[in-house]
Amino acid sequence: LSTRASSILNALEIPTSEPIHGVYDGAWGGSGDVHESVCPTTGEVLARVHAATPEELQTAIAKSRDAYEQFRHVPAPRRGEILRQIRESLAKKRDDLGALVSLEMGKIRTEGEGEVQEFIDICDYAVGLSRMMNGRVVSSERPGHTILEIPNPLGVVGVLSAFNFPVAVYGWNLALSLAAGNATIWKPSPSTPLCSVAVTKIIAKVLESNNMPGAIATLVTGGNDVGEAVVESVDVDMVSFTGSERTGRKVARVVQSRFGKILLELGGNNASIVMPDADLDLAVPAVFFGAIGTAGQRCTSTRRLYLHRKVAPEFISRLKALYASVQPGDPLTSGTLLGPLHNRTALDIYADAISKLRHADADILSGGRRYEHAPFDKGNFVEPTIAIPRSADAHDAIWATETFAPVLNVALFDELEEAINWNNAVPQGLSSSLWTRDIRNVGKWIGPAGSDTGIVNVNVGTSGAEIGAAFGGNKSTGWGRESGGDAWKQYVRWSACTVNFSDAAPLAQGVNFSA
Ligand code: UN1
Repeated sequence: LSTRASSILNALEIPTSEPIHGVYDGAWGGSGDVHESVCPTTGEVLARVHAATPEELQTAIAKSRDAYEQFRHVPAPRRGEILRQIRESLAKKRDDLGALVSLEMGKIRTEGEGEVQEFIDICDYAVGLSRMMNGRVVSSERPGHTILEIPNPLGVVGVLSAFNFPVAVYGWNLALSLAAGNATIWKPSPSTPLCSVAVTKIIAKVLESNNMPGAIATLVTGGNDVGEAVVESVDVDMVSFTGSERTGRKVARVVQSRFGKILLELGGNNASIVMPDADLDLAVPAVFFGAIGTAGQRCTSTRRLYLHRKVAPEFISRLKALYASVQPGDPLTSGTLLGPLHNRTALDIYADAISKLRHADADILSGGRRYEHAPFDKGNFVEPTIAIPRSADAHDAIWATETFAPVLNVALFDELEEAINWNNAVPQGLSSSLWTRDIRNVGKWIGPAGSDTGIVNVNVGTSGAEIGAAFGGNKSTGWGRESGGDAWKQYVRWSACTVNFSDAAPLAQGVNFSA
């Protein structure tokens, strides 16, 4: 192991000698399949992590269930106190954990740290929430009656997360779920097991020092078989899944067929629309970050750019200049803006998108190739790409497909309505942004005939949302909402309780049923 990798792992108390256990349910274990964690920058195998065997998995699910049954009796503010301690422990390890995200996932250091910051922020949010997860009192139509809407803990929440946010997305789920009095069982991406082990170590210590069952935050690393078992289990009350539309469709069917709850965060195919009155000093860098940040591997990455014909030449020349200034580099080195793609599959996705663009005779303004010279040949580095496809038809596969790589397609428009139609014409509906100073455009954009995405921004790029608002998308993005807003309401079981304090028992709607 390189000294750099071992020093990051050491700081997070991850053993650098084998075996590394990828299962935690109050105790560490895992004697199933081995999953390699490969550094996307150097190709170095960072570790081999042992997943759960089918039996270990069933034990972990059962222990999560038991943990929930204990934990639901702990008062919510006391649960908040545990979250506060988790928050403090995460904050102490913010830089080390951020470095591990960069090492294992490949995003640059400030983005790796930013992801840990999201986890810290959502813990703060959930600490507050733990004293505010309130129900309601509803007026009854009957005298001497009161209706209460009561949120109770839900059960076990299965969290299936993706490689691109190996820490934050779990954090959003864990924080709300724990505040709500649930146990979680986390199945991370098989290619980022070390991030999940490091995070779980931090949380486990806090739970154990509070004499709480560790299985409140169970971890089961592994491949599809592990994910499928979690999704199929009737002991898992809600499944929160982040990933592709294809897998999401399968997960949703299975969970629906057993009448479980489902929360989906699937593909994004996010557009920025630039009006002639836009402030390009703001818009150009924002599109640059949206398209290239995390090497185009955020669900919220900017993939489509719709430019008003009047600003297009200037916008494109300024954006091309920024692209030309970008050098790929080690994501851990400060100043690097472009790290590698996460894995070989991502390289194939990129290559496929470029070949489709060439095939369709698109104008490739920038990029389009892999970096194949040393030292980049060892990692998954690609040139960020800007293309103008011949057709602007949003139904065309080039526009309608989410390509998880830094490929930005551009089209020109004359009227805002046309651009809004294109924005809405794709299957996905996660994030979108409009650049304008004209309040009339803003009104159209955020109104009934405006953008149909879950995140609708004005003079703010498509990616980089704060945790305070609900995060999620519509249509094939799956309609799920995580993090802020009212997202917590999904992590509880609601009951409407009508209580009769009177000496009579009248029926609702004045129904008379006396014998
Ligand atoms: C994701 O890409 O799955 O808004 C999550 C953002 C981040 C979260 C992205 N706060 O880009």
